[in-house]
Amino acid sequence: LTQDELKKIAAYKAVEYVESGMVLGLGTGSTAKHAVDRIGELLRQGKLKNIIGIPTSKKTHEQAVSLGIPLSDLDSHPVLDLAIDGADEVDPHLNLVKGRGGSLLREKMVECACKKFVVIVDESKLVKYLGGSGLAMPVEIVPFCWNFTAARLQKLFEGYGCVAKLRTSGENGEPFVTDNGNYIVDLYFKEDIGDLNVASDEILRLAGVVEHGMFLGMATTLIVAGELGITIKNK
Ligand code: DER
Repeated sequence: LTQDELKKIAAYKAVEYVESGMVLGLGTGSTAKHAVDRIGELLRQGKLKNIIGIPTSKKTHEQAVSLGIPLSDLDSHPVLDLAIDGADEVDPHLNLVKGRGGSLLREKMVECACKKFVVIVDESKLVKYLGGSGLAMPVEIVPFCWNFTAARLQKLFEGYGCVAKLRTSGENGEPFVTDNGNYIVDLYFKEDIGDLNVASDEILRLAGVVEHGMFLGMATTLIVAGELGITIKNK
């Protein structure tokens, strides 16, 4: 099975948790895309009714509009029944790294407002500890004096061999700009950063930081699709 086929399997399994009448957080990324497609299909077939979607990015908003999924926002629906979204990394405690697609702020706002948050991944996303994949730990920051903020983030974790890089987009190396008009600094660690809650607090305390991509203690269910089948883990 390809990685995308595994993502689709996990996504379709998660949509089995969706009931008519629900207000749903619609995730962002290549795995969540399959879940949103499936929700649109079930609505079209009349197997799901009266669904309201709260998108976690402009990209998901556009996908949902194209599928005819009725949409709203957190102002109108401050409490959601269920969110389905992917992750970049999942540790054994269901802590996540998200945001490599750049949507972490709206994802975290929506997913914090949900009674249930189902995370869908292929098995390649499982890690022993967050940051362990050696890939980016995203932090959304304001554009004002971004270099100052990036340097402070790097210094915060210098003991873990941290390197902070401004995320760029396109070939001309322009800064990547999020849906919210902010920048993203990607942190790369060489070692386990230890207590994630301490790390989270220290990052958020820096004026200039908007939000980070660690989703701690938020997921209620994890659906992993692997070569040997699907495993489901509840918090
Ligand atoms: O960027 C994001 O937050 C995405 O949800 C990411 O965590 C998972 O993206 P993927 O499903 O394309 O791997």
